[in-house]
Amino acid sequence: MAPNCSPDWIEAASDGVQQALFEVAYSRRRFLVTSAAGTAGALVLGDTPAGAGVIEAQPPPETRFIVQPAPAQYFISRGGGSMEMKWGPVREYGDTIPNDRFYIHNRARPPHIDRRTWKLKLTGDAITRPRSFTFADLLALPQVTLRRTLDCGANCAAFFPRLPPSGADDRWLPVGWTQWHFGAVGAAEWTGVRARDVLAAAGAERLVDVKFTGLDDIPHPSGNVHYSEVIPADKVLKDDTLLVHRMNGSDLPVDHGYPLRLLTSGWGANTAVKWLGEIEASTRRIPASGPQANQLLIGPDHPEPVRPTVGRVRSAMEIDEDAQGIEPGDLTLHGRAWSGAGAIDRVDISVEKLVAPGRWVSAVPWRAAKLMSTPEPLMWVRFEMPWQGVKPGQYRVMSRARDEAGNIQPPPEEVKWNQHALGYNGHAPLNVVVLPGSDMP
Ligand SMILES: Nc1nc2c(c(=O)[nH]1)N[C@H]1C(S)=C(S)[C@@H](COP(=O)(O)O)O[C@H]1N2
Ligand SMILES: [Mo]
Repeated sequence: MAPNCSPDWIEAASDGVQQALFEVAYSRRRFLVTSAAGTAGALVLGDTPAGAGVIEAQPPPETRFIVQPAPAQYFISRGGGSMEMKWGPVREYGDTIPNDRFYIHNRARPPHIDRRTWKLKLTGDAITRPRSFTFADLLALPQVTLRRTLDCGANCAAFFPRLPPSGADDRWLPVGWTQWHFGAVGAAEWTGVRARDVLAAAGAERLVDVKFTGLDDIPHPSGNVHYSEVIPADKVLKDDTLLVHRMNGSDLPVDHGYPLRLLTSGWGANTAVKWLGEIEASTRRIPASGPQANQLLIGPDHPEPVRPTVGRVRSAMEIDEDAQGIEPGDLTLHGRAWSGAGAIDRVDISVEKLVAPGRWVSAVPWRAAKLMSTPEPLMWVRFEMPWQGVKPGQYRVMSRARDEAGNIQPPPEEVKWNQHALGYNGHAPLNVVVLPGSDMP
């Protein structure tokens, strides 16, 4: 058992546990299916809330917590509610990721919400005029549109070693939950209202902490819970902390938080609470609960648990990890880089070639890539670099971004290991196979 962490709680979708719980719920329902079919001969298939007394069909495990289709061409499933975006197709997208291609991280099946009757409740001792907001009330406030990257704090979790590099004992296992590679990230144009305008309209005063609660029901042994995140007042009151209802010009899709979600510009996406139902504004500190209680950096390099907030500088290549191989010749490498601390100001790329089992030698030493636009704060930037005269072989490509605050992606061995595998941003190698051209068998 690790100190300071009772994985009673489930951060990054401990899908094993959640799926097991869900299985129980569903096997009970399947039992109902059987008995209902046996007695009345009636089988009702429907997409109704659990417990509504109507029998549901069991969805396939991949889609249990996800409503939209997630074709294998564009997504890799990392467990029940974790759908990673494939990087290969990103090459074809604009600066933003289309809504139906955006990665998804759900801990429960999204709730069914009717926007006409839905309300956002404002509660807590900092609220002097307690009230609820209808969707129309929110539309009456000033609307703000921003381009922002949304990056899961646990993105790249799979690149952490299972044990701390210091070689401690196995009490430090397991490392994180969802084994994301590079694709728990996206960028969109978000439209909504400022959180501070909503709080002001409810007469918030002497704010210290604000708790944002979603309407999803997360299975848990001691009773289902809602997802929630506590955000300190100074972050909540910022210009670019929004309650968003549009994504790339359309209503928020169900899987992305319909009808309203939080956007905490630059912070890890775990704080971007979806399906908002309640905002509790307090004049005191609110303790973390639910999944948030485990969103901490814990490990030998962290004597005290630290809450990661600002997203780390990261980058990825627009290449599928399972690509079948590319043709030799003059190539161009493409990618995107982002940071929660500001705009990107430089990206370098290095390529290594496999010359003997386990032996990589430099093929292209670290070299600056070209940034394809003027980097905007908190929005990713596209980059490219020519790679000429490429011969068949096995290569690995690495990118290393730096942001305007001077943060730079470290070599893998310098990333501080932590038990929940949060914040990995070492330059992770991406394998690329270059196949012989015409003499291919
Ligand atoms: N209510 C609720 N909000 C949530 C989550 C959740 O499970 N429930 N997951 C969080 C996490 S960990 C991430 S990475 C982002 C994912 O947002 P997306 O699915 O729109 O990409 O939503 C966050 N907001
Ligand atoms: Mo996440």
